[in-house]
Amino acid sequence: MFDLGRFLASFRETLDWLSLKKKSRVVVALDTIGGRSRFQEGEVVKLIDSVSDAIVGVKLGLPFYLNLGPSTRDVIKHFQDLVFIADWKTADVPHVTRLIFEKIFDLGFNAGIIHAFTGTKSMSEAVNAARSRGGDVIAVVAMSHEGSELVNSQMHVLADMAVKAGVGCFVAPSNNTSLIQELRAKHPSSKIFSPGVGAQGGEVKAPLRMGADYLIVGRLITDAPKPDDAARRVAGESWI
Ligand code: NUP
Repeated sequence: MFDLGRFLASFRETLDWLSLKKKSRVVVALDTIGGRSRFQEGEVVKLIDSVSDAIVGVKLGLPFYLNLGPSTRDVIKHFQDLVFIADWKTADVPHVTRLIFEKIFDLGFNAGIIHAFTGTKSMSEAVNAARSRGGDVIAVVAMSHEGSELVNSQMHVLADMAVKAGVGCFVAPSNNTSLIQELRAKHPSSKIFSPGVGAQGGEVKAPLRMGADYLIVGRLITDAPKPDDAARRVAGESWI
């Protein structure tokens, strides 16, 4: 389906537009389907199709790419009414970061995720690659898992470096909502993507109330007996 809104706007504007249209703040993380990490292109397309009216985007990590390889491009091409985010969490030197982000956008992704700790030079290269291809960059400034205390303790330093490099989108954890609140207070116009909902203990409404813009939700939807029902339920709850 041709969708004019997608072609007229930036990544962030497109997300806002899709969100309003679908009344959802959900980005699906497609790491597993029914608990399995090996799947075929057809299965992926079927799953995304079944949840697409309840979500604004799909986040694909490295396991997905290692599974489907260049067919990832065909999956992305299939869906005009969603944004696609490459969660490859790059952490490399500047010139290699640029090469990785060029590949990400060549595959058809609308945005890529980078670790902010790599510094302003690496993030600037990602931003340059994004700008020349109409994409965007999201920086990890805090994480959701046990063991992320070190990175989380540096969230403000990391976010400031990201902003300096021209990054305006962050990842911050839904199961640690005080971090979201702090990030929102310091960066009022940023976009905050929040993983950790459901399987990692985060709630749907709490991170949004604290200032997150979008929830990243994986297993709660993709491993549910009926992913379409789960996606609709989370989307409904997310529309506050
Ligand atoms: O701090 C982070 N935590 C996290 O879970 C940063 C992330 N990018 N993620 C990703 O979000 C993780 O790689 C996975 O794809 C998704 C969460 O999945 P789930 O716990 O909802 O299944």
